[in-house]
Amino acid sequence: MKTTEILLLLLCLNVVCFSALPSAPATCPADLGSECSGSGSDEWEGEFFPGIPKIKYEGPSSKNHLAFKWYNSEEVILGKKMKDWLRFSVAFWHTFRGSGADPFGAPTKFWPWEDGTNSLAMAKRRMRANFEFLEKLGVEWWCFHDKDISPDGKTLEENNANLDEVVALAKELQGSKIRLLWGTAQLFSHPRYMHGAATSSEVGVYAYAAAQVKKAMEVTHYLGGENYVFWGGREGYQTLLNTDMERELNHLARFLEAAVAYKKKIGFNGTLLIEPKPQEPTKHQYDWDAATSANFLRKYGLTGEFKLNIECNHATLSGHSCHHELETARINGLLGNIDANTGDPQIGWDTDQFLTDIGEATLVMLSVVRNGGLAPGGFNFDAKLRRESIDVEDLFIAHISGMDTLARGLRNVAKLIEDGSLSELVHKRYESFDTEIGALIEAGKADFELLEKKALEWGEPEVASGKQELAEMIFQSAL
Ligand code: XLS
Ligand code: NI
Ligand code: NI
Repeated sequence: MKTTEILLLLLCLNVVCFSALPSAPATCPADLGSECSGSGSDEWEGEFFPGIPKIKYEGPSSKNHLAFKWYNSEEVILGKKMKDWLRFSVAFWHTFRGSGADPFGAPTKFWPWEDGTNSLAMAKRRMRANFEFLEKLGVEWWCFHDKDISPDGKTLEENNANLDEVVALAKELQGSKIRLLWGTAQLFSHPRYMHGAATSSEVGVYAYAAAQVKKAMEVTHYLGGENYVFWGGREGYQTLLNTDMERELNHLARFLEAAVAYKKKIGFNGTLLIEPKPQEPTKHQYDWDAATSANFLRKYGLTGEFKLNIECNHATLSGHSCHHELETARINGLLGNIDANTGDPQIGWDTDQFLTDIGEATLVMLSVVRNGGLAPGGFNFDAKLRRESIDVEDLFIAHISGMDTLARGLRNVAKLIEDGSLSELVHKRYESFDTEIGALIEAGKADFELLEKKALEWGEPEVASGKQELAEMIFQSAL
């Protein structure tokens, strides 16, 4: 394998894939600095998406693939506008830096506005394309990683100066209509982060990561971001033989405490989020799933300062369903944001596909409605086109389909609530606790002596049917 191919493979193991084949005519990878620099102009003649109209709601009978069938932003469902329940956001990294490369293949997407460089001028042109895309799609939020919006320079100072320049343009383009859902620092693809960032065994890397996060928090704040996300990428290890897990977790907790202190210092009121993800591609991790992450936060006294960003594909990878992860986060008071995507149960990696399963979307929306919504979080489309989808309009089709799927999920939840039979079934299941003794148990006032007395008095208990198939039948009828 040529060095470049090995590099491509390594970068792609993370499957946020920053492709790096020299022959690729366009879509230059993020985070490769001078290896992929170039000069050019940020100017672009005319529209980036000519021929794509402003996407409108046309209703379920529409056959227009560039229209919404279920998402009607201003329509009120369950007391809130659809756009306020859903708070959709476009992920810059997938939509504008996704190249279609995977561990076995080269980039496939060569967007017309790309000039094959990772220059500052190209970063600005791409940013203009992002805002035209948001405007035409009718999405009011966006999310970014520092490294995918601006190229690295030769030093930390140069990186920061580049980021400042691109962010100034983004601020101008946001205007009063578009807002930032969250920002994050990409602390995984550069070789310096091979042992992790805040969990690296190298103090120099720990400090560098802190400087990078500090800057990313500053620009997130400057752009009016509502949240800031921490996502490991390389936090974890394959073996416990050569590592000191306890020491690393302590380093990480101290890092997060420093982030909380800095957030307060700069007056950033956004929510700090941790995004659970197993197989990063390591296996011993503090953030394997929602429950593991919640336990980490609790042990280090961070639960008041952090919430979770639940990603459906990561749920699949941890052996759970998205609904399970959302409910675990919700009942722990930690549901902050959703990375709206889905995995493939057979493929087994972070394929980050757009969610199109109506049943799954309905379960997702059930948790969101129970949570009273997600604000200040939202639904970030941490999702990309398949490798084989290479037309510019595919970017629109994918987002429209993902938005319609979740909108349909919301409509289904409204139907289930209106119908009432599912909640009645659940209520009935616990009816035996709606009694004097049940109330004592739930209030923590029933000791073992009392319970033994009751057991002797009642004899062998009667056990009712679980009615699982009935629950599934009622659920299906709402889809
Ligand atoms: C990758 C992660 C990443 C985060 C943001 O798997 O989902 O994209 O959402 O860093
Ligand atoms: Ni994500
Ligand atoms: Ni992911």
